Amino acid sequence: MEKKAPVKAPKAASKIMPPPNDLTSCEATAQMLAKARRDGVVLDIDRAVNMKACPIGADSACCKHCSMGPCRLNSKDPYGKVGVCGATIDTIQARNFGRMVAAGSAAHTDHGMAMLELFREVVTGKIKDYRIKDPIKLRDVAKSIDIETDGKSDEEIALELYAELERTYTQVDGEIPFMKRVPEKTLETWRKLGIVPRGAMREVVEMIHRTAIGVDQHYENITKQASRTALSDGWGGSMVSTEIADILFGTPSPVVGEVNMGVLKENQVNIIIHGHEPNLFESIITSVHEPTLVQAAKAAGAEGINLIGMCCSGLEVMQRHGIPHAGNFSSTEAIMVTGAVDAMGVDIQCIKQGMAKVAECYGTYLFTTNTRCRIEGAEHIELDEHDPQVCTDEIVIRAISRFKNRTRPIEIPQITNTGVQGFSYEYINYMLGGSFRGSYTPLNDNIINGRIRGVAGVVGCTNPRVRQDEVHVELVRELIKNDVLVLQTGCSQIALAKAGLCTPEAAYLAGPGLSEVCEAVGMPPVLGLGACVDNSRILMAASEMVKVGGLGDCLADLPVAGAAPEWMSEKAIAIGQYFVASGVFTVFGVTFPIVEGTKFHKLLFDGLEHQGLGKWGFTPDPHEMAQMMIAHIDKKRKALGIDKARDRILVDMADRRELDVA
Ligand code: SF4
Ligand code: MSK
Repeated sequence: MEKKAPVKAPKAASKIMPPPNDLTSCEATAQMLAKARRDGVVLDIDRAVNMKACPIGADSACCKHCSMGPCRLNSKDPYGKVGVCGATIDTIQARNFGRMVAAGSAAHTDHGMAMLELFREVVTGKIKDYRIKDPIKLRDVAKSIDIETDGKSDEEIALELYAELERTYTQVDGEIPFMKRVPEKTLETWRKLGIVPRGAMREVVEMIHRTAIGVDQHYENITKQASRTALSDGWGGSMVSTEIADILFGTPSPVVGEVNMGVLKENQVNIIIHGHEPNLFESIITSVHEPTLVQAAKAAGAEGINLIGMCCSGLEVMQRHGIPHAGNFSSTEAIMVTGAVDAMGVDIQCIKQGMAKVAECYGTYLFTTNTRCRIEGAEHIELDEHDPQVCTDEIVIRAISRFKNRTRPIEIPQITNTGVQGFSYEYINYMLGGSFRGSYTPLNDNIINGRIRGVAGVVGCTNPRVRQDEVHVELVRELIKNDVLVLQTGCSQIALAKAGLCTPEAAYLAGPGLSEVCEAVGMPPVLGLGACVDNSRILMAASEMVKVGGLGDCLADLPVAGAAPEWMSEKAIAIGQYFVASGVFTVFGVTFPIVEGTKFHKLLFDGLEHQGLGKWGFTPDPHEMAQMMIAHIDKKRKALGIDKARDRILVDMADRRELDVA
């Protein structure tokens, strides 16, 4: 049933709005923003213009942890006053930061627990619609945590793996299973500092407790727990989520994927899936191929059913199936302005409440599907993994009915970009070393000989407080120009794909060393590793670089750096802190919730590095960000004694024998 009359969203404030192209560098999003304004509809990008950020909150100089407050400190004179309870600026900032880490870690942890529950139901035969797609990965993951696999069936291994990985969440004492993957010297540092994580549920609860009124009031001690909580996410909650998703749905390998709003098809029923858990998307793939539904779409006058992804759900399936991707976080409202989206199904995380109003304005059916995420104004069709087609078939049926009764004018920006996606940690191993000697050795060799200067992880969200995609793209262009290989996840990956940097041909934009390596291997200078929860793949790649040798003994020794140039989510803060605690210099853009010059600021931006960990950096400027990251990479190269470019060392037969044979 189609809606009767167009609904108008609240009008923008009467101020003159900046031109769309000033707010987004995504041309398709700019076109839709302009159309939304003509239609009298306000999108998130314009709401950000109208909503001035609270400067005290932006500096994290306020506290509302009890009703003696809220207390506001002065960020210009941070030590000039304290809260009613006596909390100092350092305590207040550290507590706020710790709670952001706890919230972000809880998000990844809850996502990972859902994946593990799904895995349990599959391996115990209670769920029949999914199965183990990658038994090789099942065995590899089991072996990595010392589960004996010889002579056992996949089912036996899976049950043991489930029991062991459950500890990642519930363990109240001792080290979680994936600590076995951490380079020994890094683990030693964590043990010395008392930050080896227990189960994520334990760490998140303690983080919240410690930051309540009258508990932990020493910023250094609070930061320790923030590190421990974040590590329980990166090496726990998130890592389990990635590994289980690969085992159940397949480990990604490179596919050519189309991105941008041009993937919408006017003559087809367009269905978008947006969120984070892969199961909704995997199930709707089956529904859109269901012959009766395909027939129903044709009977409604459509040429077919066009299934598309957005945000991280989209990345999960683009890298596993090559399904087209329409855009990142800052385009999820704009895409509905096309009038061509017949239905959008969402599950969890990064789903803006404002989407419900935009969907109403353009007659798109917006469906929530997960019990943990409902939105006022959106219809809820719950996905039950024991019978997922009930939900996903219904979404398709409703999308077909909307197609049949389309009344809104259709305007699809005709922009499509292609790129290669799906570089899992395992595929990089294979790509660099070949099928018979998969190894990170060639990567290390090329870093040592100076062809590749270092590796950067550029990840994370887009944020309407900055021009969409621009900081990501400018930063990455500068990094690759300086021979830094870039690994990507999350919405950043889509920004770069739209900019055409995820193709092997983009090697011409890289410096001479990196471009030579890319051409030899046939890979892009920018490798997309998946959704934001898949940053664990970057941790695994870095651990492998340490294991292979020649680049130091611990993660903090590596010539690597990380960045989230347009971050917005608490998940990004958790990710940043687990990279910092793992030993990586990590630079954030947009804003950083801290008052510069405080003791807490000095600890995050300098002190942690002296403890043997990484450190934080901040700048909103992409070029300065690149220079900061490159300077750090060069500092590490110098410490390793590889600051002078070396001649290529050809691998001889004796060396070859020493290499791992797959
Ligand atoms: Fe104010 Fe202290 Fe209460 Fe925070 S915990 S609101 S600083 S009195
Ligand atoms: S969706 S957390 S906006 S990457 Fe993972 Fe994108 Fe950031 Fe959400």
